[in-house]
Amino acid sequence: MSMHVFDLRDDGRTPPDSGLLEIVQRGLRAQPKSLPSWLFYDERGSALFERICEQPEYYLTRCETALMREHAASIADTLGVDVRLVEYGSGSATKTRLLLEHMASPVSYVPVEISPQPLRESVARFAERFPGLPVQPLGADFTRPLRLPIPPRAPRRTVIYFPGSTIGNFATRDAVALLRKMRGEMGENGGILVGADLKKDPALIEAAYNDAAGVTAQFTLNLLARLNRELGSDFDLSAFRHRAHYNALAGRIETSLVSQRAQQVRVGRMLAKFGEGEPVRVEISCKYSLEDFAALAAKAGLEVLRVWMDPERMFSVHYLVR
Ligand code: AVJ
Repeated sequence: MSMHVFDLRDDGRTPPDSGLLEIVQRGLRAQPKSLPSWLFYDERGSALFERICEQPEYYLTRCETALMREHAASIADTLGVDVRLVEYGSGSATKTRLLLEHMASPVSYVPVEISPQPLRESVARFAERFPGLPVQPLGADFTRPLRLPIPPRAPRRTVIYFPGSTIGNFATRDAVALLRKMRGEMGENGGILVGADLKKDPALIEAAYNDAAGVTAQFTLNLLARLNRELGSDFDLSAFRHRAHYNALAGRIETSLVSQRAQQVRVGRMLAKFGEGEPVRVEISCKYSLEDFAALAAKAGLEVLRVWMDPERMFSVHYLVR
């Protein structure tokens, strides 16, 4: 099982295993400094992310939803009948709802989510919308090995749904490890339905992470507000700036908090020193061509059975099988 164990220090989204303080101190001691992107999603961060999705520049959610509206029937048809649908992250109700509406006799819906509140909300939403559908919530960190609940009847297959281009937050090695873990969980006959943002004009990509209203900047800076609140650190939010740059060679957005001056910040017993202009990496968002994604899947022992795209070919949804 050791290949399934994650040790994500830089760009990972693995929630605390050791304490928050240790994770943050380790990230600030590293060279270059980095903090894991799952730290964004406290209550305010989750609300800010919802607002990002409404910004005109942030095409990802809009395009993925358009894709699902256009292709949900075809996707559901590809997944087949008597499917157990496991969703990583309790995601937006919209996309999953579009999918479930077209699925023939789903066996159960299993939302996997580490935060109790969003998990409760998704259970309530789906129970109301699909009264006949067994919902089996799993409060867990999806980057760790999961013990899926026993289904109410035998499914034909288990499909793991991982929408939103969240896979883009993982560097290649970690993305491969996560896909391999999913491959094990879906079983012999299962599949993975995964959303991935596509490579395109870098100006469009960069704009999506630098919206004019500044919501993404607030989202990024909120991470420091969270640390101040939860760790009693003394980050001066006006002394750091959001920076999101598209690294074309790596094919990814790299988001940092950049120290605006030389400064020292107290984090527990640690005194973290920042140089003027020094970045703290807080997120990567990888972009793929169809070939890139097929190669990634292949590294995890998976094959792309089908791909769907929105009409503008901005976003892709891949169905992966063994
Ligand atoms: C939710 C991980 C897909 O990387 O595009 C949005 C998060 N960060 N704006 C992304 C995010 C900045 C988002 N994902």
